[in-house]
Amino acid sequence: MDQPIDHAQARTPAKAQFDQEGYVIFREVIDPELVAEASRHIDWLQAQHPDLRPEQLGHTLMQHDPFWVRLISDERLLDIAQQFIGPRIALFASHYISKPPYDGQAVLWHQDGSYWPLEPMEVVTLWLAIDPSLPENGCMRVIPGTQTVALQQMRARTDVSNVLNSEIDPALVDESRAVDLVLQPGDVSVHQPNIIHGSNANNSPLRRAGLTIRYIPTSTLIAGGSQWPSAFLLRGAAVPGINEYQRPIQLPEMHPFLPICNRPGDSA
Ligand SMILES: O=C(O)CCC(=O)C(=O)O
Repeated sequence: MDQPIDHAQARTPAKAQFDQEGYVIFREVIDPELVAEASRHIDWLQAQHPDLRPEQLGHTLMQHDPFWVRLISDERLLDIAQQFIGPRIALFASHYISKPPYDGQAVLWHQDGSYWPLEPMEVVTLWLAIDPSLPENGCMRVIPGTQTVALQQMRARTDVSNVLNSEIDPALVDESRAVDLVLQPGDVSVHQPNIIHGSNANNSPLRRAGLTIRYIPTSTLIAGGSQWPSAFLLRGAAVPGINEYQRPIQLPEMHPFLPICNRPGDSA
């Protein structure tokens, strides 16, 4: 009889690279139509929240946003996440980081896990490119192999404009080893919570937008997060007593951010 597959343990080539280097790239994951909708979603969110910088469209906004929940629930993304964390998958957080032309903030070198109340620190990030993500517009950069560095306390840093207002001790960063994650819209990079990574400011004429999606296995506890706003059970079973999940949002027939003239049934 066939044995059930333990997806967390199955070593696909992508998992092998991830284990070795702390990151891996998947090409052409999401179709151009859905990516274009996500791009309009960013414009819509920015119009709804003019008080927020476009790098700060974070998970507290998604709870009542059916398009956002639909996007992070996409089976193509969950199939990728499953290779790294197994078949019982929940969302922990998600965040659009949209760096506007000429004025996009840097993300200083950091380790994600240092910011997160997760026990254990079993979590994977998928970063979905909405725009071309290039060295000139501030693509993400990683230092391969640093996923073996223990989580450090991040240091406050506000003398330069930056998304997290903090960074890792610069003595731990060998920037000469950094790799640019050059992505086209619809590509996805995947990274581990300990890897040292960041991105430069965007001084180019091109917007650089991406969606971070943090998936956890349902065995990971969001500590103190009994009502964590972006905890959604997405695939497989919850583990009793670990997290309370938000109720699923029904996707209405049309996404709320579409302009009236683009809605189905409306005449041009
Ligand atoms: O989008 C960026 O520039 C940085 C993203 C990042 O640090 C992350 O996804 O953990």
